[in-house]
Amino acid sequence: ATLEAFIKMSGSASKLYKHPFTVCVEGNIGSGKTTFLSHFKKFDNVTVLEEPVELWRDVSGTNLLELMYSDPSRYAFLFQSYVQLTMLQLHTCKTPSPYKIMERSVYSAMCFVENLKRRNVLRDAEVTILEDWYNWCLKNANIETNLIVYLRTTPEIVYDRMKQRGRKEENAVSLEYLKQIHQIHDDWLYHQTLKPVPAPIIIINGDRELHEMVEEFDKCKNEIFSKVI
Ligand code: DCP
Repeated sequence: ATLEAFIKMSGSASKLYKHPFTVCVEGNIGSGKTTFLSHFKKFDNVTVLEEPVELWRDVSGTNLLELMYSDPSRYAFLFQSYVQLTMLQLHTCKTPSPYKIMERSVYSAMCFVENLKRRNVLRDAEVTILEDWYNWCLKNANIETNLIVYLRTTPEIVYDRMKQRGRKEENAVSLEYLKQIHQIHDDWLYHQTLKPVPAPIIIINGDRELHEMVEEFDKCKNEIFSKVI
């Protein structure tokens, strides 16, 4: 698997956009980010970048996602370093279309790091290295975000969805863990007390049944496409 495989090249792209209008879709595990993104695949002027979970599951034949859950104190740092790199690659890639819609971001990757830090899973030195890299990239890499869509959910609901989905690596994920990740996302994007929010936000009720989400999606679609670039 390569990064290019995650980029939907719409036709033969004669022009690549260095500064596409960029939307990051955020929310807890199981909040419906992938489904939300899939609605945008039908538009020719949008490049949809799904989160590269498949890359994390096969790093030179190693499933880092699985190792991170089975032995976090040994592998969380390695996993989060790789997440940070793959997210940066998505942030900085040029797109064949004027709109880029991404699943997550380097910003929300740090929500997981924050949780690992609070739970003392990462050593102090590991936290420092991840935070230093993050701050360096914010200053020096070309990370442009124009809009954040936050799929706000209730932990109990995403827990049920996650169980139904049955991704084998997530067997060990508890409701307690989803509550922690929810709290950090909420402090960041809803209460806005955790750290600066990098772009305007649209908050969507992600608890609604997936078929009801079409309405929410339409609201966002209009908001996004009204931006002239
Ligand atoms: N993950 C992590 N640390 C990160 C990013 C993700 O531990 N910095 C883990 C959490 C999940 C898996 O990777 O086990 C994928 O998480 P996401 O919430 O990003 O993706 P989902 O597929 O769960 O999203 P959705 O169901 O909303 O489409």
